[in-house]
Amino acid sequence: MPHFGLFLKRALGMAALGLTLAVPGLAQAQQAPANTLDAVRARGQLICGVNTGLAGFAQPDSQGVWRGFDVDYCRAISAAIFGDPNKVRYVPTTAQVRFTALQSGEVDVLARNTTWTLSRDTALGLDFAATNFYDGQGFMVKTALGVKSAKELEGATICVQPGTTTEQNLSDWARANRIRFTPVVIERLEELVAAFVAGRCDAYTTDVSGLAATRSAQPKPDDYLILPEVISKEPLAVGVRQGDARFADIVRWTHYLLLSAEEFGITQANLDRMANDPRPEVQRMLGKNGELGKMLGLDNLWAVNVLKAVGNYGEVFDRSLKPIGIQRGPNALWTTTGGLQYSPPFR
Ligand SMILES: N[C@@H](CCC(=O)N[C@@H](CS)C(=O)NCC(=O)O)C(=O)O
Repeated sequence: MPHFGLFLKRALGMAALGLTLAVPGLAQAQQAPANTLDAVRARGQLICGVNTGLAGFAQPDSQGVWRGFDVDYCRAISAAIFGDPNKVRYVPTTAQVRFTALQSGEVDVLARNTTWTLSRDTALGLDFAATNFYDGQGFMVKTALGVKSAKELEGATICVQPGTTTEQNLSDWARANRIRFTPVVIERLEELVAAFVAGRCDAYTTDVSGLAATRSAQPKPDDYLILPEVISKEPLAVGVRQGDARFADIVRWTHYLLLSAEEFGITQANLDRMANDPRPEVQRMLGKNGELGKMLGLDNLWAVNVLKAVGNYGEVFDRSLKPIGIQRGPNALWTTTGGLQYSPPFR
């Protein structure tokens, strides 16, 4: 894979400059397994790449237990494979090291607000199993700044994380709108947010969900305003290594299971009762009829295990993202106006 070699060289070059987090194991030229499912089973654990701490998406609670929307995807995949959502090791990754972590085999899967783009899908040797959150890039300012629109950001300093689509979209947007700005580029999210809060930049730009998460984590969220402009499409998708279709299928259909369960009204609470639901698709989904689970290389009751662990997509969303004020919007089911979340049939 010549492209990946180049990428790796670049990433390692940046590491030498002290710009990336260490990727343990990479120095020993860790070999990514060709068959992730077998490797995960043999290890007895799924290694999930998450972000370094983003409210609502992935963050350890006061007991050190990882929680959030992305974390629930790790838990769901673990439940699909092991019948147990807790067989997961969480590896925090910055935006800049996440792809190397996946490619090198340091993590099995990336559930980490990662935008699905053509170059990541090809040159970086990744596959995106499913878009679990449709997002777009926005800007946040301090309310006291008095700015109401991104168009007023001429001459502003803007905080941005490197290794992100955010950085690229920002320069595209500024060029297209003839806005001059000074970027303040900081890799660690914590430091970046601290810089913004301390007034080192006028605006902070990232995915709107990330802005909402950061805003909600401030002592006085009302001191911060998310501007109305959304300047890009950010389909946040669960990433796996290219060339491992079996594992990609498991991740993809775990997401579809969460969607289909919501569509069919199956919840964590009514799951036992739903096992007797007469609708044929529900019977196939829950393993009462047919062998869909086995076709994925899993226990035929994988779906029951997943839904018991995390509930349906709406429940996953409401548990973590509703409390920080994120609306369903395009992440509503396709059966709702404007909803983009759509599962192929369980057949
Ligand atoms: N979706 C964009 C941005 C993803 C991203 O890394 N966003 C930041 C800001 S919300 C983040 O999650 N940082 C968490 C971290 O660095 O741990 C991408 O894939 O490039």
